Amino acid sequence: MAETSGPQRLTRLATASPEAAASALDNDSQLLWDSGGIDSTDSTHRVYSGPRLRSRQRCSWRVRIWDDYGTPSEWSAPAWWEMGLLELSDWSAQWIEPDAPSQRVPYLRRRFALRDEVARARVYATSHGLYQLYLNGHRIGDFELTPGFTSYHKRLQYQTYDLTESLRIGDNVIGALLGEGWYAGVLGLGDAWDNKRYGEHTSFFAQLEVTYRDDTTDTIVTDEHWRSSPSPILNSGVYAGETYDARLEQTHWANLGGLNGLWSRVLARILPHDGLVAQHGPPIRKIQELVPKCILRASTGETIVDLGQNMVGWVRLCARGPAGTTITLRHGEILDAKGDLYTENLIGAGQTIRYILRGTGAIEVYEPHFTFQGFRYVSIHGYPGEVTVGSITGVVLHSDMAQASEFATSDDRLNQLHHNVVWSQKGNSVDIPTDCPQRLERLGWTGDAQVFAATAAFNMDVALFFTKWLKDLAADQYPNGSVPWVVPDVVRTIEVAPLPELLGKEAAGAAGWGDAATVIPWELYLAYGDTRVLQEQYASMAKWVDYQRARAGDQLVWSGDYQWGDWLPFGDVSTDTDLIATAYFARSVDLLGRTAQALGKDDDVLRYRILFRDVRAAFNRTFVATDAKVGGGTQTAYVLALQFDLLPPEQHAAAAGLLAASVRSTGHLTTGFLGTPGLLFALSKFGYLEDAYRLLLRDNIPSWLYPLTHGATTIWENWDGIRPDGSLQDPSMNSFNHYAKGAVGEWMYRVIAGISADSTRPGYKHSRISPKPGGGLHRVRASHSTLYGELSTSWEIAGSTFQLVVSIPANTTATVTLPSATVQAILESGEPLAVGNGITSVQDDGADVTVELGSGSYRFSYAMADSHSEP
Ligand code: RAM
Repeated sequence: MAETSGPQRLTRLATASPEAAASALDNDSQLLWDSGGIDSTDSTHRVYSGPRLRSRQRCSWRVRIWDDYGTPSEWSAPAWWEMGLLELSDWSAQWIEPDAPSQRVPYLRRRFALRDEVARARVYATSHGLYQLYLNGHRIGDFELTPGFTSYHKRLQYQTYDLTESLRIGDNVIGALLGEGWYAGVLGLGDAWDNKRYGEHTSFFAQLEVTYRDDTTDTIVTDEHWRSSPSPILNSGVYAGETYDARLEQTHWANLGGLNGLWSRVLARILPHDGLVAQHGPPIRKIQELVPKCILRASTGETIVDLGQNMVGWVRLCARGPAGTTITLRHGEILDAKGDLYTENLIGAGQTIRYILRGTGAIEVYEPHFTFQGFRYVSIHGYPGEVTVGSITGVVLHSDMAQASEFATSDDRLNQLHHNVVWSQKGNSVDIPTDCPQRLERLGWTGDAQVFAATAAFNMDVALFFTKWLKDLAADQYPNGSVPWVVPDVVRTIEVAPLPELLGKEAAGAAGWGDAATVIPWELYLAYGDTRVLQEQYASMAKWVDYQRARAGDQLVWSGDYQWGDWLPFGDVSTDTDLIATAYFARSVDLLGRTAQALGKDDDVLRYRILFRDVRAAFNRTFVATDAKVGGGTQTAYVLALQFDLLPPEQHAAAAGLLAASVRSTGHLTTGFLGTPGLLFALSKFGYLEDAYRLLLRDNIPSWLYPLTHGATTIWENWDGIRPDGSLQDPSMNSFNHYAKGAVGEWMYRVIAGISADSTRPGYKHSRISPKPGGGLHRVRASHSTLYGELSTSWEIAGSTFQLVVSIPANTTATVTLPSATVQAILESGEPLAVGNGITSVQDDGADVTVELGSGSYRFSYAMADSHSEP
């Protein structure tokens, strides 16, 4: 049953090669740092605090724990990390670009000789644009779309590759392909889209450092010794797709051997290096592959491959045919009424791949390099011979984050909804959190990320992904504290905001969007318990609140500015944007106050508590009537007021009642981006659990399940992306892969499966387990990988018997709330429920029973009392 664990005690660090690590760690004289035994149950986020580490230093470490009985564990297997280049003076590389301008993506190469056997070799590389690295004819590493997408002028990530095993004595060739990417290609939003947003030219930057067995070194850097030649990639753009003429391939371009192309000099420039940062986020990788589900014929005669899943990445094409044959692949998310590929909603993003065959008689295999597509269907034109299932493979790309949860219920539709939420997260996590992955947009919309962050942190390990993006958010934040609509700020919110007359001089921050600055650090803290993200973002969080405070003026009511508001609600329901802005102002102040508390900034705690109280009062004064009607009485107005705890307690029941009345009278939700995440919480928390389930399980328009009736495999931007009569929403904004409304995932984990973090002991050091059965579900199972291990719940209802199995990770505790229970009726693992065996307290509040317990597995079963009495 209950098994608990005790203090973590000892961490040892040593510099050593991996092989030597274990013995070095045993040798006290080689130790960098020994934490000594630490008498604490905090076994996560122990920060290294030994001597300052140097560039390139490789550190091995291991850890052991002592349990409650003082018994030590074995040492963990040694693990390691390596330091990047910490000093500006570490860099001697120059930026290189092809001398002769060509429309084509360049090959870049440098031949060099090594004089001895290599003991250690690293290459540090980055680019303006996107690069792929090659050595002696082979691609290096498995990262895609490097160096990723950051606010390039302020922060440019470099990647580190270990080449120790790949180099040889004597001659070697290092090479790179260099595409436009986000840096120099077409990028932006509607009228504000831009070419060459970050710079006119692509360029490449790399430093190969070789240490020989005798400890001498050589450094090969990008400089004037490199050569360039046009590659077979005739063009490649993030949105546009790629054209590749395989006849132009040069076999030995990145290898020894004869060169047949025209190779010219490169321009080498010395630029400041101060924005260079080591790769921070998880790298983009090829994560999985999809085999076509079926092959269809369009009314136009074109062949269309259906991959069965709206996905993001690219296809691998296999073909054999005569030299010069052009195969054209167009990518789209849906088929139109005639069964043809629908591309209008791409609003000009080409998403087209053209491959021109080499024609040597062998099967040719091709994957694009510097683009990605959002698609389920691929229309194929010009394919020599018959298209078969083997002709096309879907290659799914995204930032490589571990899947962190499982969720399954007795209702397959909910399982599909969960699947769709996860797939929209995959598709919108190509290095930055995007709104959509397919049309001429694909931007880091702050509001979308803000509403989805909690769900995202259940689905996947998003710690690094969001930490990296928050650094760009802070970097692009304006001096007045406002946060751009999109991060990186490629639309230059303040300068080119499309509606200057509405925007006013400085009103670039939109409520619910800019609040990404406060909400996302907080969600990360809840999920992982790491205070460092709060420390690092604190200034940015406070600046955003200062901005809100300034816009709200003495009345503390943020009014009049341009806002996106409750974006894309259902029908013509619209919620007062001043109300929304003031509610979010309060929310951010509240979170900032809690953050100050977590960081021990006592003065700020007081300051922000007072401000929260005052903004709340202003909100009530301005927007809440004595009968608890909030604003114009839209669902979103009630949701924000209840979710952000803005109403006096005595009005909770009345406001929730009015919300439930709206849901019942319309029969459906009306919420947009900002109201949707909290809608079911506001209902279930205040006594309307069955109303919440009805909304969730409804599959008429509008609802979360309605898109399933049209075969959706991802979340739609619009509730009515495809209408019941088959007509489509306005193509200028009709993404079928948009995670914002998938924010309902949080409710599914927290209320259906019942798994919540606890902000007073975050990171699941303590969990709150409180499943709320309903909606006719009779079986639910979910698990979540926390930093302490797997946390899981699984419940079943048979007749009136409810059974809940929970598993709580070692070194953590939980409060489990058993719904509609009485203590006498409950068995735990077949025995009457009582304190002992890991259970530290049992309380009956007359409706539910609350149990405090330690780690381990528990099985509760009982006959449910008649409950679910809806007000
Ligand atoms: C569109 C998208 C995006 C949203 C903005 C305001 O570009 O719907 O998701 O955040 O508008």
